[in-house]
Amino acid sequence: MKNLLFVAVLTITSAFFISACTQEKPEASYSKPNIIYIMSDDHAQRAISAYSRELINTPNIDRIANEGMIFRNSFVTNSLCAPSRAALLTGKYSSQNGLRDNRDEFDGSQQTFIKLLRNSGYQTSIIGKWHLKTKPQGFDHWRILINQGTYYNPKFIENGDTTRYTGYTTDIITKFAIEELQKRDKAHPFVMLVHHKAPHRNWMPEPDHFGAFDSKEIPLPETFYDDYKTRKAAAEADMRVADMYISFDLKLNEGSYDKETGTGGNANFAKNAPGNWMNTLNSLTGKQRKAWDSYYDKINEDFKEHHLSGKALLKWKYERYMHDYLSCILSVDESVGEILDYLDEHGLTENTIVVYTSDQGFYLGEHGWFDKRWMYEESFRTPLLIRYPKSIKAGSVCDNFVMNIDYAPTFFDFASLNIPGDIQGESLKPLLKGQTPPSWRKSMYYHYYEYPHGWHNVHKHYGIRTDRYKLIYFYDMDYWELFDLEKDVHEMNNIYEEMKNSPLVDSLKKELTALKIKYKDSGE
Ligand code: SGN
Ligand code: CA
Repeated sequence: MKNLLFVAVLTITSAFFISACTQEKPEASYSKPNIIYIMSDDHAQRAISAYSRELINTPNIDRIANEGMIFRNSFVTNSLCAPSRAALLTGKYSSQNGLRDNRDEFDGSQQTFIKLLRNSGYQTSIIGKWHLKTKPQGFDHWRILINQGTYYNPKFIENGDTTRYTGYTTDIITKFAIEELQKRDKAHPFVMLVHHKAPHRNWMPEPDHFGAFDSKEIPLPETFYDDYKTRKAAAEADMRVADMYISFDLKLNEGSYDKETGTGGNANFAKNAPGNWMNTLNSLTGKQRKAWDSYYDKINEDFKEHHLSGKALLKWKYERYMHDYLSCILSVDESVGEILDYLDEHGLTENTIVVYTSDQGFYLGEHGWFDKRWMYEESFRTPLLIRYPKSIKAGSVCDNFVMNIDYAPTFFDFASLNIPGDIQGESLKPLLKGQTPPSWRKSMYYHYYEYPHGWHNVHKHYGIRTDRYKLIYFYDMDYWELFDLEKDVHEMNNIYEEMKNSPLVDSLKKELTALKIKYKDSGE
């Protein structure tokens, strides 16, 4: 009996010590919530299992939804990288924060939520992709990739100094994020931005995930063979999976393809190696290169053997694209898991707002495309999942229209700071608590600018979306599109011509004008 009691005491005591080591006491010395904002690059909603089960399983990202809220109608203001980042920091449309396309430099002297949170006592940091050209301002600690960054062995600029690290970039960003959490001053709240490079083009997965989707049949989206009839601007775009770079995007080596394989007259190795692709590949360590070759050599051999052409070749290209794209996401999902585990183990879960989003959506073959930019649904939408156990009921779903300019005011609201009058977004706090203010937005304004310079040949456009209709104006073409999203979910049928004199178009145009005035956008 005595022995039994001793064993019982020992078990209870060791259980206590184990949990004391892995589960720190909640940090109660401050009342404001911590914020971890995780943003990946080009992550389509459809490639998160909390949104759709058809492509991939992302258990860790899904945890944020299961323990918090998923936003099923989350959108961006301008579907491109740098503009989205500027909208996040400022809570304002491009016309107001001055960053309209990827060529622009961010004016870092302007008001950002980071600066205001820092002034109120927050520790502020950013790790990963920045892409805003000018030096980050308002961050106590910043460790950023140069421009787009690379998938392997990336260079980081750390508060001014450049260092190169060996390894896979998603993992390195995660490691740096955890290190930053470890270094935190426990007497004050923190806000940390974790910005992944993945899954941005040219989709280089980490060796652990090579081939993870190879046995998965990925059906072509319904609109893959879109002929762009009724949509003049879409027909001009240059972002078809069919035209992907055979080496850079699809990872074929010189010698694995020729003009006769039907890969197009563009099958020139030099042309197929844009930017730093060859540099990145040549930078792989012996071990990384061995793993790389042992996976991709096989793909090259199979390709040589099969002499694909026509639709079979197109399907091969699509699956090749998707296999690499989805594999890159597996690493991002693991990263989210590591961060959530850290919060659990250190008693930070209750008092930390965790956001998962992307800088915009992405085409996974819809309309025959990759890339983003359009006000069409796949790129206008972005994933958004938020967990904050203190305020959000686990497993909640929000269907209201939310936008990336709403994040900054939401953070102000949770940090009990006044929302500055020039902020153009709305705080999501009531929605997160399950309440919809009666005045919540019923329509959304969008404006994309990167034309004619830049990539993919997408004309400038602005427009309005209501729950049923979308009206888009390609203003340098003086060309309108109207979609009835209830009857035409895939936006294949532009009905503007037949409807242009209708009361519907009249009222949508009025509302569009009102939104331009509200957001101080001249429409240029
Ligand atoms: C790169 C890509 C483009 C992509 C832009 C913008 N080309 O230039 O395909 O549209 O980035 O992406 S690549 O050859 O470098 O991959 S964004 O997410 O940064 O806006
Ligand atoms: Ca992007």
